[in-house]
Amino acid sequence: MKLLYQTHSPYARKVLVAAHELGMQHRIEVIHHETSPTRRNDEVFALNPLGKVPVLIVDDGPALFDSNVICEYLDSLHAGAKLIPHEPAAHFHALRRQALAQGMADAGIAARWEAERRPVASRWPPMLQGQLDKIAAACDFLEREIGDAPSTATLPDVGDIALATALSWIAFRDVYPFADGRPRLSAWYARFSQRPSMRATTLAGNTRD
Ligand SMILES: N[C@@H](CCC(=O)N[C@@H](CS)C(=O)NCC(=O)O)C(=O)O
Repeated sequence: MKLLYQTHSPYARKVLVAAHELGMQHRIEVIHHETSPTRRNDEVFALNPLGKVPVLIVDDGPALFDSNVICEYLDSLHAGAKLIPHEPAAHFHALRRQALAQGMADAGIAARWEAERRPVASRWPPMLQGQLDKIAAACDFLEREIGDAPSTATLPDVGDIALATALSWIAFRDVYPFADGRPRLSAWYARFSQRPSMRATTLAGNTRD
């Protein structure tokens, strides 16, 4: 399988962390691509009409996007413990946390457009604040409900992976100080970040718009 990847994408990293956690990283060739809505990447568009990474090129079917779909696909390839558990309570806990984490990453990227990426004359401070408010509210919500991060001997679920990779990107881009005043969330993140899957996939690089 081939993974169209970007070293500074929270969503692409989420897929690669999932692959590491499942022990599938050696079955995936990582191919680096730069993507931005302002710089068309024809090779990515040829596989994903949204022009976004991650995209997974599989051996026996159409290319898959986005990160949620790719994680579910990887999870279908093995018979062991699942990233998306079957048991209903655990299943919806994982998917709900994934939805929250995806929304945090989406809001972070939208905030970064307003803070850095748009030409200065086109930036709109109320939009920046609105996106930061979403991240803050999500972090407060997590501070209330989060427990201990799973031990390295336990497979994390897809929600945990999505959350850790979203938070790592928010920290990497200095979008929002999520750890300040949130001891439970910051302890969770610090522990999760020690996993070999996270250490093997650190974020790097800059977006070119
Ligand atoms: N919901 C998608 C989001 C993917 C996404 O936004 N990827 C970014 C990289 S961080 C991208 O390729 N952006 C290019 C663009 O917006 O045109 C997923 O979970 O995979």
